[in-house]
Amino acid sequence: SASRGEATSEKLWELMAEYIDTEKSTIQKAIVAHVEYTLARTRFNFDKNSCFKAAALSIRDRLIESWNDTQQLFTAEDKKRVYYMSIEFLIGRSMQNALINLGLEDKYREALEEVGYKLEELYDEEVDPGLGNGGLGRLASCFLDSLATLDYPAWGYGIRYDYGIFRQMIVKGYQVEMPDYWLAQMNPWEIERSDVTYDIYFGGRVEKKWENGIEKSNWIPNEIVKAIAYDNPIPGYDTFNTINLRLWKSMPTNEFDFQSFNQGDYFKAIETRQKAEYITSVLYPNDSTPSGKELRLRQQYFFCCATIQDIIRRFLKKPREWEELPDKVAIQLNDTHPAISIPELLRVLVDKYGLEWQRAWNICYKVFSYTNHTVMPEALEKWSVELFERLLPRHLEIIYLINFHFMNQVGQRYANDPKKFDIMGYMSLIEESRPKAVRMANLCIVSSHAVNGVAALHSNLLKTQLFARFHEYFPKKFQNKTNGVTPRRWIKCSNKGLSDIYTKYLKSNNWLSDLYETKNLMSYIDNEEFQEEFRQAKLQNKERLAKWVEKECGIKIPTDAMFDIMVKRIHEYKRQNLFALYMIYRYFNLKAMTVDDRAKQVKRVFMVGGKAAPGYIAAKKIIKLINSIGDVVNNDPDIGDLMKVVFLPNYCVSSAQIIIPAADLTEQISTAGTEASGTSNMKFVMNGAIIMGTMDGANVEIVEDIGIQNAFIFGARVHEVDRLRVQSGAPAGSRLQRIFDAIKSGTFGNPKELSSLVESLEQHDIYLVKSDFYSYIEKQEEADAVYKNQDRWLKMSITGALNMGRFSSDRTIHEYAEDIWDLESVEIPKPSLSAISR
Ligand code: Z2T
Repeated sequence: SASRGEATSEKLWELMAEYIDTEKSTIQKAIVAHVEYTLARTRFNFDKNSCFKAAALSIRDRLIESWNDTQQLFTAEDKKRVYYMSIEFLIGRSMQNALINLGLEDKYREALEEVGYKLEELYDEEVDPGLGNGGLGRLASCFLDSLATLDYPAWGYGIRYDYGIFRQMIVKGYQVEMPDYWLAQMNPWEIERSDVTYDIYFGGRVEKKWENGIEKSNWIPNEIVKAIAYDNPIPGYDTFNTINLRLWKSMPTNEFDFQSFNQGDYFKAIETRQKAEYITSVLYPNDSTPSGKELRLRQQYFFCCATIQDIIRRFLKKPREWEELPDKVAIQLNDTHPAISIPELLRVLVDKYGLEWQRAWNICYKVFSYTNHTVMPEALEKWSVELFERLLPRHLEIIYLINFHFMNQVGQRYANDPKKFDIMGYMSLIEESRPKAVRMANLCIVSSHAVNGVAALHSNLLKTQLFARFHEYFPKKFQNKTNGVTPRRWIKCSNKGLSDIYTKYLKSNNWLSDLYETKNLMSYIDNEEFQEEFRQAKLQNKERLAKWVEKECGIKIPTDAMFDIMVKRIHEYKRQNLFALYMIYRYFNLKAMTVDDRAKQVKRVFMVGGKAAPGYIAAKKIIKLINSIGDVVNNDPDIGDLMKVVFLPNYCVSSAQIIIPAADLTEQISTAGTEASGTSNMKFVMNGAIIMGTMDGANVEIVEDIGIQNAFIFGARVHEVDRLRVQSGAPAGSRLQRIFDAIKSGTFGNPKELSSLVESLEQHDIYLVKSDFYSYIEKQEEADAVYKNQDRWLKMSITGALNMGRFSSDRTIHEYAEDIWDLESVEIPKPSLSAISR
């Protein structure tokens, strides 16, 4: 605007001085205008879906206002920004979250009712963007919500996949994967930035030349693609701060067309273009086992290269010293997926801007920090040196250079150690295997100033086991940042009943930005009115889920039964199979009882939801087993409503918001030491479910805060696991053996398919299913006993919910900002001319 002169600038200010007001009629006019002008539909075919889109666009208009002001303020204040880089953002639906954060949910409800639509119906029109696998991607989205809410100058960076995580269908008990083309309908939230594009190079070779006695490297790539930015506004709660999630889409460039054209190969030119578009086509559906595929490495570099260029461009908007970079930029690497940003930044600094190696390294080191999300060794990313060299020859050289310096230092430090070469081999960024491989975690640890795990137990395992040598070498680098979840989505959006109770008894909404406040309601724990309201809220959530289950699965479930729920990715270490074995155990017990005895039992509905990676055979068999158990149990006239087994298809963020608030009991039963944190455990307890679980991940800290007497904790502790694993070939014990034999003989599903599940447990049982089984069924009996005493159950449930303050992602983000990023928040002033009142 400066270039247009003062007068124009003033006119623009005048025109844009006021925020859109929050009058009902303003909202209605905006919606109708979007129907007519943006969607080009008339008021006469104002159907539900058009209404959703128009309402969404009208909300986006508001977000753009605060988004623009926020970005302008960040630039003006020139404070340090944090860039959260993640190859996954499991955003879920946006409409309700945006309305709640803007404080406009009731206003929109009223406005829409008059034009013939229920707000809740419109929510269901929205697609659920699934640009992530599970915990890691959802964590990234919770973090953005908290970053915005706490007024931190932050950006999220990721990939705009055309296909998100597959849609799971259950056909005859088997998982069938369907492509999730979530962009088939317009995405009303994103803003395409056709002006924000970068060239991304691949392949080719590195040229060396000498300049003033220094060797210079020049990467001559042989492939170019374009990255184009799509911006997604992320509003904070109760603030005008609206931050940006920038997702990159790949596109072809024109440069190579001329080459191919000159060679007269038209179809070759088209093929090259399609290959470029293909990079951001599909999210890899493996959570935690890397696929090692070339396309995945392309995705990673594509996204890192575009992001680093964008960050550097923003940094260079003012004239700067490079040494200022760590004062203006913090980059958080969400696992090793964005690790190529490290050699990429070094390459830019050294090759493009001519910095000397040591200078570039010192800068880089202060900028990056790395979060680890798993201790499972098979989940650590490695890339074959051969592939790396073919795709990113200069980056491989840089990695070798980092390693050369690092190995020198390690060699000196352990000069007199007889194990010196073992230690070096262990810490090297290069695994001297066949084929040789680049160890991405080692690259991150060596090049970052901070490394963190995601729960206390996990962070300790990183220090003492997985990265013990690194911890010895860099003792101060290792930290813990226990995960959290956003109470805006996971309480306010998903549990109206409970939210109303909190607001009523606390006489304000403040608990939504300070979850510790709910603890003050412990004084009502014996108040009957309070208890009754809590009980009613849970019952209504159970009724909502029962309806959903009937619609999605065709199974009627009794709402006076205990809802016992396990939803998460299907994995052997998470032990959905242990849960399944318990279902069978319970079924056999019920069958063996007299009719009178049966009538005295606690009714239970067992629910399991989650996706298996398409190539993970054992996980798929577990899904089949659970469905087969359901077929038998649900159709047994002896059992009736006493027990139901339901597999909840296509578990995703939007179904989680219905499922989690309805749970009485939640299964958090991973083998101790395997689940880094878990985040559904937090969501469940916040919503009044009681944990049936092991001392693993964040369960440990949850029971620390809510009291171990308010959870059902069983099984081996982490210090016992190694010893028990050695003995895991031991026999199962008669009660468990009977269950094994039933599966092997075909009582539940085809034994040809399912007995391998049992046989592997009989042979090695690396996840201690056998060894934890009896302690598990004991705790399950205890849960029944407590459930029979509804008063006691309710108090446990309430106590859990009220003591979850620490597990708000606001707390987590605050800790990252203080301990790792050195980040200050930016106060967003209310626009002075605004008629808005929030
Ligand atoms: C993932 O969701 C998690 C770890 C991974 O390791 C990969 C993926 Cl996609 C590479 C999960 C952990 O399993 C879970 O315990 C944790 O709560 C979550 O990340 C967020 O930290």
